[in-house]
Amino acid sequence: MATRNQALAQWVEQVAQLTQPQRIHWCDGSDDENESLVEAMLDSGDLAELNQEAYPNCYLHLSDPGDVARVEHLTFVCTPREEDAGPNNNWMDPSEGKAKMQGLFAGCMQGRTMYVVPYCMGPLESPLSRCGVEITDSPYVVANMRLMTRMGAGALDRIEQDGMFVKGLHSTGELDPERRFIMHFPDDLMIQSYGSGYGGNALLGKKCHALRIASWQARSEGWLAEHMMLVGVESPDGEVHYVAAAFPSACGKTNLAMLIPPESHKGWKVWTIGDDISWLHVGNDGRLWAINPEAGFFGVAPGTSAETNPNALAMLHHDTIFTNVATTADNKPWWEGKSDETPVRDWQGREYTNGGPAAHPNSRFTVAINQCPSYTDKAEAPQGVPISAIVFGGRRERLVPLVFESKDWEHGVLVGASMASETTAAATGAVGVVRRDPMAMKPFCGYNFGDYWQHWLSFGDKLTRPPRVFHVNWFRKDSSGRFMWPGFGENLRVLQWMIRRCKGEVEAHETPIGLLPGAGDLDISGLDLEPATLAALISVDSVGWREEMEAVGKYLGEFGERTPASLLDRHRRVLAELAA
Ligand code: SAT
Ligand code: MN
Repeated sequence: MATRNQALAQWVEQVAQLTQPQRIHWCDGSDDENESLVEAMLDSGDLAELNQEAYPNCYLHLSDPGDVARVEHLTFVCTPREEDAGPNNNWMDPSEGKAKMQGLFAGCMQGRTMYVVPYCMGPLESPLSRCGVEITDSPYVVANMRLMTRMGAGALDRIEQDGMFVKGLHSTGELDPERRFIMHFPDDLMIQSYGSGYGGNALLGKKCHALRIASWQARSEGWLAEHMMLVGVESPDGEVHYVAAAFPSACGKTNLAMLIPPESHKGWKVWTIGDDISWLHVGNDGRLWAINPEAGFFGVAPGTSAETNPNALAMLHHDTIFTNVATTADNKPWWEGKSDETPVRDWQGREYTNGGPAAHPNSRFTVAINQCPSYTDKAEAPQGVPISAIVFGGRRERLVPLVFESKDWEHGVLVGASMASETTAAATGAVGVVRRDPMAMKPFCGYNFGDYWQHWLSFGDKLTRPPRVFHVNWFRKDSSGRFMWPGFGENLRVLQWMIRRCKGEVEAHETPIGLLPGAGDLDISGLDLEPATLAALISVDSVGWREEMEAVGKYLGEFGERTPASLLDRHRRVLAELAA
């Protein structure tokens, strides 16, 4: 027995009996352990070496071509009652789900090593952190979990102290999409994933634990587990305001988290705490405090360049795992938008012949957060950081203004619940279709959205100093299909307006959908932006918004009795104001 925790020892024993591995390895997270895992993966072909002079300790992993994104249609939440999972989740009866998974896992690790991976989501010393153990037969998963979480001996110590952990069982299986399931059993704090080796399907600490299971735990314990990046924005006077922002997968959270201010904004600085997930708690001071439960990034590679995200590019030159990118003649990683070098091999390892993308559109880098030049050790603060602003956003070609502010907490919850975005390559399925994605949690909320909105509303009373809630859209296009807002580093100008709002330094004008800046309120110095374009970006099309809010009303109605009455009231009020 490799642990003093009885429940853990017994579970590992049970899983070994079911899956019948050749050997069991308890991961300690050490460098030695990682080195021997990497060596074994180089031998087996799970990893390939990249140019070690230019990219020391960087490796390439190529997935099975049929296993390159999250599979939402194969992801289930297994609560005893279907209504508790809600229309936002696929549901299966827990006993049926367990029986199905039992069948898949039986004997699946024969001849393989079973890794026991203890991990901690959040700083080891933080009372807000939660631990888990992932059992997996994939050394690639282990190497990623080591970068993405506090993995190994420290986490096991904490599990032995707390006595509590989330159980995650994963096997790569045969990579047969017909035998692939990602199942969540919230009542048992348990996740079971079979048949995929990719990202959020297999790295169970991320979406499965830190969002689906954690959101469910957070509801009963009075906190929030959210799909939000987390940054500190420092203004020239040295004051730092912390901002948490929710966008769907592959909509630029990582770029925003590592933003470098434009030339015109000397003295501003963005500090990176997280790029994907925030856990939020009410502090004794009545403010909302946040930690990033993760310790690394699993970022989208395509589009990452010296122009769009120089910080990301700088951190990817050592100790990084690249998944499904292309390579150049001198064996450097390459993806669309990276540089003018040419790829010679595509994401399937084939000779590249200029047909279609060389890197997969959902190709990724995995890297430890402290390699980011804008990293701040506030990411290790046990109590987290106090939040001044929450930002919701989506990818919308039309209608939705560059920025607006909600009128109060309740209205902010409606703004979050009303979110929609065009789909991206982060999940399998059609790309570019507008879908409702409340709080960017559609694929990740572990329970009924109606109950989730009620939980969000309940913070209105608990927060005596609530953050302001904003909505942004960097993705507006004009009639000829060109982006109207330059985005990337220039987004600081929008953050600047938010912070000035937080400090009470700037007015906003009220509209039915929220509070908007006037043309003179955004600092656009040094920016080549036509006045008419700016005016269009910050105007409200009442007719279009009535249609939008009618669609929102229909969507809220899908949750029936679970939709909070106060949210429906608030929605009716906005609609009435738009009609007036
Ligand atoms: O594959 S992941 O879920 O880890 C990435 C994402 O969808 O954001
Ligand atoms: Mn994400």
